[in-house]
Amino acid sequence: MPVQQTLFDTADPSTAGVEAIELESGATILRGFALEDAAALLVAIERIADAAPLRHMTTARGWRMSVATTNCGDAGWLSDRSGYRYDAIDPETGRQWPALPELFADLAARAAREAGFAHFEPDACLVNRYAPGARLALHQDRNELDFDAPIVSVSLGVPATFLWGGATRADRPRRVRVEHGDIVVWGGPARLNFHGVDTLRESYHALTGSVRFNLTFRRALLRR
Ligand code: MD6
Ligand code: FE
Repeated sequence: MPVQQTLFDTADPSTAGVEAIELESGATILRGFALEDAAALLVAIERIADAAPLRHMTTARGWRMSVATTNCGDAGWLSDRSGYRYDAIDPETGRQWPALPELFADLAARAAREAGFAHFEPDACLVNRYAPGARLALHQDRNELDFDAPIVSVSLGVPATFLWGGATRADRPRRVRVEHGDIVVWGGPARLNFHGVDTLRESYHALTGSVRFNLTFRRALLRR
């Protein structure tokens, strides 16, 4: 059973009363943790997408992904016919990915700390846009070189069902509703758990209309 607790960190008023739900050892949902930053995050996403357009990547098997993706940071996640990898250059523009905004890195580090992972310094942020009907199949995040660092996943806009699986593909995933401002953090013993996003339903959010954005922060490259 999930452990539900409300953290009262009186030393830090910005996280006082954050509802933290432990999915399992190493995996936590921080309800509403990004709410105060959400509007600024969406403005930053717009600027990132102006410089590095959201695009539907192709899977190794040649399928067009329903999710539209771009990146910011030193390394960007890519999928094409040759597989998954990180690259410093956006193949669409031939330029480096836009820099990781300070607000992004700061929020990701604060969320990671709240979930028990101190000193998280992300170097990669995947930006996903889900329109109604888009989904992300169950998978593991294993293209990163640093598995000691957690994954921090920020939900913005319309709600979605996050699929939280286990260590093997055969483990039946739990269905977890994620809403605007929620952050899921997983690392340590849960770092390689399978996860995905169920087909997005039609709904409306005042800041994003019918779409959901997700920011996924990682440490893709090894610390220098
Ligand atoms: C999400 N994305 O979009 C979660 N992982 O809510 C992922 O888990 C993900 O989009 C690896 C590579 C691309 C992704
Ligand atoms: Fe993933």
